[in-house]
Amino acid sequence: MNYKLLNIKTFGDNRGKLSVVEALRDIPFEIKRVYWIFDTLPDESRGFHAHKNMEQIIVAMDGACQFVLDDGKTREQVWLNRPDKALYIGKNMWREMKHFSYGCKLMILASDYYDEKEYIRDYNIFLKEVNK
Ligand code: T46
Repeated sequence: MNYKLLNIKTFGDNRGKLSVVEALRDIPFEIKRVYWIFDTLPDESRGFHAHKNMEQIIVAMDGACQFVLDDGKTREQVWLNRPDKALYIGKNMWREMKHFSYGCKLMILASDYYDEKEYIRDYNIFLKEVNK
């Protein structure tokens, strides 16, 4: 499975906490794009796609949601619910995002610019690609 949960370097004192990632040091790619997801609803799922080449780091800045990760052979579930944990997802991983808490906010660091041609949004095509 081409994903892992990372502990983000975090500094805490009586003022609160500060977490930091540095490209090519704490995460394995240069960051070309940052986007965020907010105003989510518990009954609405997202994702349902894979990326041919893109890698991403996802952090739940507030609230929680479940990621379903699938490499075409195995399907696993991961909860994101802390801003000092990050989910790294490599290429060729099917992802579904479910069970958002109200007000969940996800921040995503991506290894490349947005390119719709880089998405595989059909699960059967994804299975063919990863199993050939
Ligand atoms: C991913 C998960 C975690 C853009 O125009 N530029 C962008 O950079 C992005 C990310 C999206 N869009 C447009 C494309 C769609 O018309 O925003 C709309 C919603 O995107 P999408 O339905 O792909 O959103 P999610 O939440 O299903 O998936 C997103 C990312 O697209 C995807 O790369 O891994 O978050």
